Amino acid sequence: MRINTEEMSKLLKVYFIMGSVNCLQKPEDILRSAINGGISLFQFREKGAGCLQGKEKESLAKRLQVICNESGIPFIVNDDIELALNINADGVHIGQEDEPADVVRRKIGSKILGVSVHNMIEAEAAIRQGADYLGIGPIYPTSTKDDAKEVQGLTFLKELRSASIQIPVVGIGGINANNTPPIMDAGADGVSVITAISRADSPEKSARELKEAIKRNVH
Ligand code: IFP
Ligand code: MG
Repeated sequence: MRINTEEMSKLLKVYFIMGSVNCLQKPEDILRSAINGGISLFQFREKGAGCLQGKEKESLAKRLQVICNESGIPFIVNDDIELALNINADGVHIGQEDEPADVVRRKIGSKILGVSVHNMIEAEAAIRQGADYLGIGPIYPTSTKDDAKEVQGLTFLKELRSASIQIPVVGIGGINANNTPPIMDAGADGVSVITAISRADSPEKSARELKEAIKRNVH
């Protein structure tokens, strides 16, 4: 059975994304801390200069998946559908450069499917093709993605909600506990972060602060 809107919305509250490249400490330790701090969903995004490949990538994915499973946090894989299927992940996140959402939906069955979108055309296509949630960004300037698009996420998010599109949505890009209110006010179900948690002195404290900030802003 596909996940329902209400359950998906809850999972998106504090959505932590991480790969080995984003880590100053051991990835397993960061993930455990983030879970202790209260993240609601995790995405394994092994990307960028020096990222792991092949067996090493799969091995790290499995170790992080075990940690998620122990805590009941669903484990999402970025881009790599084959890896997601091989390890039986809970879902995948794809961008516009990846295979079309309907093709991915057929491959993954009822697993969670997230799609990054930047305009109404892409959003409507993703929904029609079976997305469970949309990722919208960058909300604020970010240094994580070297190919990040112009900062237009908040404007687009408002446009989407003005058009009465109700699919669960998460904001991404340059987000921390202090700048979440405008994102939630614009109609997001939650926020997604990499750096704010992975490079924090205390990933646990950072995750907890994000959770508290979102709690104050749920409508
Ligand atoms: N958005 C998201 C998410 N994940 C990504 N990997 C991305 C954009 C490029 F937060 F999941 F929606
Ligand atoms: Mg991608």
